[in-house]
Amino acid sequence: MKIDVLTLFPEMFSGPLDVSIVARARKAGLLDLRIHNLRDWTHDRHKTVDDRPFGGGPGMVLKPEPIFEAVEALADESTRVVMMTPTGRMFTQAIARDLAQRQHLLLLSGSYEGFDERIRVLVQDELSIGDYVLTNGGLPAMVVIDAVTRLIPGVLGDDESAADESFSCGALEYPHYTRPAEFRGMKVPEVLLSGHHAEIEKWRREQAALRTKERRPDLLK
Ligand code: JEW
Repeated sequence: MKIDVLTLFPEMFSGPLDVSIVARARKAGLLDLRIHNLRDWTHDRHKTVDDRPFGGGPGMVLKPEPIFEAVEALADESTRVVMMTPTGRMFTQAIARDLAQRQHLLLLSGSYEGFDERIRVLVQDELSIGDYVLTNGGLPAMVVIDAVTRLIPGVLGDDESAADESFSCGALEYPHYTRPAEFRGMKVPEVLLSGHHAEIEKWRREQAALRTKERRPDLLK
């Protein structure tokens, strides 16, 4: 899969995407990730990307011209153009699964007060990562890249994929323990030490259901 990102802060994108599973996917050639500076599509001396809002008010708005030029340069008919915006639909695992089917994504990671409304004709999808206020669309774009990358076929090893199967199906995870069997007076539940695989399976299912009911009843509906 190829993912292009259009941003005013390309520096933000080094670090999170250079470690762990995303780094591995890139090295394996399963993800071709390219970060582009929106200022590269300006033509004036000051590389102006924003301007004051018509009608007045605080903040600046991203001008349409550089975004149109960039999208026209980076996207074709097969590209899914996705805009990060606090007014988008909520990004979910189902949307991540859908995006992971695509050959090419172009993520518009905004800044300031957002985009000139007219750029919406360029995009197929508008996504928000949740109900909290952020400073810009950089982290939301990275969240989408992270969630989508691990769903690209071949990115997760068999073990990682198998683990994923049992958890991304609507319930929270069961509790995990590792050695030592007793730590500072806290004991690992006896059943996990028993070697009874059927009993362990049953306990984990119960624990997962209990936790989901207590902490995320919304997931059970
Ligand atoms: C997101 C793109 C671009 C936030 C979440 N938050 C916020 C906000 C911003 C500007 C004006 C009004 C509200 C900051 N911002 C973004 C925030 C995406 C931009 C500027 C965003 N998902 N996506 N929760």
